[in-house]
Amino acid sequence: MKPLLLLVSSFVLLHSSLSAKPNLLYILADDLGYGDVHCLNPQRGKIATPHLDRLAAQGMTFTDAHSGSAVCTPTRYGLLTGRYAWRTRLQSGVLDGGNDEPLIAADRLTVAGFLKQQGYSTACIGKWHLGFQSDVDSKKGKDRSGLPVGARIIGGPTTRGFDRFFGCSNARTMSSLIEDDRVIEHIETIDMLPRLGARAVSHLAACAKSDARFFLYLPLTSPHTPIVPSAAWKGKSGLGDYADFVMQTDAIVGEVLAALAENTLVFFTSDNGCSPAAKTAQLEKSSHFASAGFRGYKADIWEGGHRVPFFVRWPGKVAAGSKSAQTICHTDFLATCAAILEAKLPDNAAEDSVSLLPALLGQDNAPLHEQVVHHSISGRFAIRQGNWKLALCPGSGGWGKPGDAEAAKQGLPAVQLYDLSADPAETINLHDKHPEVVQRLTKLLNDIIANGRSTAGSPQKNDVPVVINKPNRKAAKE
Ligand SMILES: [Ca+2]
Repeated sequence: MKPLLLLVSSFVLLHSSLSAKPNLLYILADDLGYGDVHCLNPQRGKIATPHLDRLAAQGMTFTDAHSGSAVCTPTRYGLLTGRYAWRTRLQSGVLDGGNDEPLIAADRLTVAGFLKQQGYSTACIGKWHLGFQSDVDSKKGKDRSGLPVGARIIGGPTTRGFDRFFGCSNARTMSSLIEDDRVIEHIETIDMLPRLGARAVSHLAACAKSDARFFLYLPLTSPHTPIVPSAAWKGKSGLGDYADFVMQTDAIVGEVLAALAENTLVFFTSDNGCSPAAKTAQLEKSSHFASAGFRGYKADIWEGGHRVPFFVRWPGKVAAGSKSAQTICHTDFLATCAAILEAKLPDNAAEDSVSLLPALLGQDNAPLHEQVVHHSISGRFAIRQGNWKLALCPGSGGWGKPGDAEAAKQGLPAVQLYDLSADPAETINLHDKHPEVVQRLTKLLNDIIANGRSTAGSPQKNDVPVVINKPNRKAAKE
């Protein structure tokens, strides 16, 4: 072949593979329960979520999807790195949000960094909550009122693979609005969600004018506390502020989806279950069950802590109205992106990430995961394999009743084994009927902790020693 022809044909090849790359939008709600999305909970859900229902109808619903943790920070770590956060220094709880050492190591590959290598423009709009420091006095940084305007943040999203950042750290410091690495404004918390939505829409409009593929990570601040629906949404649900805020969140998702370019692969999920701060007991009295039929809420090791809504829309690739019962985890995002782009990830990245692509294309005929690990706010573990779920604590591992200390006092067994196919509400502890399953799953968990990874590849190191059996303490507040 003549050099010119070779050049032309490789250009065509390159161009065709580039044009097949989808844009990527990943929307992460904060504390939205599985049962808060109407199409997932038609009998016991009383909140109208028309935009999420439509998104589900246009794509695939994963009915057994899990956040890597039952609380914010560790879930976000797992989502962006493809590695369970319990392999890091954060063995329980969340970061404070004011002035913390970043949880993601500077040299760790994030999904944003990976996509940037692949030629994507990358942006994070929303709540970071993975730690950053600032150039102001650390005492001031811990102030609940947030950081002063003009403060520079250090080790934030723009140092972890994102070209652009617009948003905040977490609920405590939500009044400090940050753009890239500067605090630009102090705002009322009620304005944060609308500001994020508007920025996402204008960002997508700018992306549409550019030739580059884009990745937008959109971790919304709602319906987490402060539960502050805008005036236009207040009273809409008839069920109180939380349900109004869920409706507003749904509407913002609708606005963002309406602004999207074609050939965009959309993910929507939540970072953990609905919080008791939503006044879940009161909602239950109004016949709304935010965890659907699952046990517990945010912070717990039970399903209500981490079983989350999970929708994927990809026109022309993912069948509309399809469902998958695969047990999956948020950590799967990085390996999924690599599979879509036909790129290989290094051995020291995405250690707990499994590609969802076979399920998305309807080509899966076996479980994608050998196992999935769950983690509660108190750092209690559960491991899931097929129908079996083994939790290594006597109680909720979180805020649900009974907590671990209380459960131990009541003489409840130190471990809980449930058959989720027969007992999705986790009511019958089968640990004494199936000691062989308890033994097998305990060994499996020990092995994947010791290996530093739960996927194929060379063993890696955890950042700190990981203690599986923790004392039965009362769970901390967030
Ligand atoms: Ca959360």
